[in-house]
Amino acid sequence: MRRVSLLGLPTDQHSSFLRGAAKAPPAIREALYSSHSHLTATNGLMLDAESLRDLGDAPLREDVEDFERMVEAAGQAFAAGPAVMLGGDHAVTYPILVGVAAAGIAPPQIVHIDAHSDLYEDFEGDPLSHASPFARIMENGLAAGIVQLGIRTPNAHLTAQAKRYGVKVFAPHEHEAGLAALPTGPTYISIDLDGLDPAFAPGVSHHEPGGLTTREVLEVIWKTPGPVVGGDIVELNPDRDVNGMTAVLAAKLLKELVARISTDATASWG
Ligand SMILES: [Mn+2]
Repeated sequence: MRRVSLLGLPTDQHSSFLRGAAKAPPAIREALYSSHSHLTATNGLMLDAESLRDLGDAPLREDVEDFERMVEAAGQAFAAGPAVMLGGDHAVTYPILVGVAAAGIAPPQIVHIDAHSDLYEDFEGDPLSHASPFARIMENGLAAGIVQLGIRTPNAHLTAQAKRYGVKVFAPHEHEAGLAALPTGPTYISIDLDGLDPAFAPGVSHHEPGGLTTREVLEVIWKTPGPVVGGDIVELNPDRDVNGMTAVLAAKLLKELVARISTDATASWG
């Protein structure tokens, strides 16, 4: 059994519209460990001390030094093996991938679920914006490629950025083609909860109707060829949630993602 590390990154200082995502890690843990359900994933793997190592939250302060704090914490987690990170907003994915590289891991493929392609050169003057992480990742050579699923807010700049970086972008109505384009080789799965339809995930800052279903996202977790070596679940905003249902969704996706990664790592990393 290969253990997967879990690390919270409670930050939303680079959010462009609403704050709140920094409150997500404790809300997701509370939903995960709630007695409303159990800790066994759909493949039979149970999240326990043998399969999951919870590192708690990185000590972030919402200042400029948080970037290096996240690089260091993510790097330490990945140096020990596969890991899943809890945002925070989507700005965390860039420092996480810097940490992956610092841990000596070759640039992975990225499967990115989101309503937004997050490829802005900068957003409102902030190159570290939660709308820009995948531009930073590609220009710094931190990923071997990106396949984006659920994308439904294209504009001329984002379309040009996707072309510039060779990012494969699929809208919800193109989801079958997206599944067929999933990469092979070591893969990092980044899940922005607003990639799902707001009907499934109301507790996000940016409601964008017309999104993916829970089952479509679970299918991505299990059908990505892999091996899946890590991932993140970001953009839960507990202030916008309805009866904690988006926190429960995040906990469900976390459970399945950890099970997928642990299973792959047990098979391929020894
Ligand atoms: Mn998004």
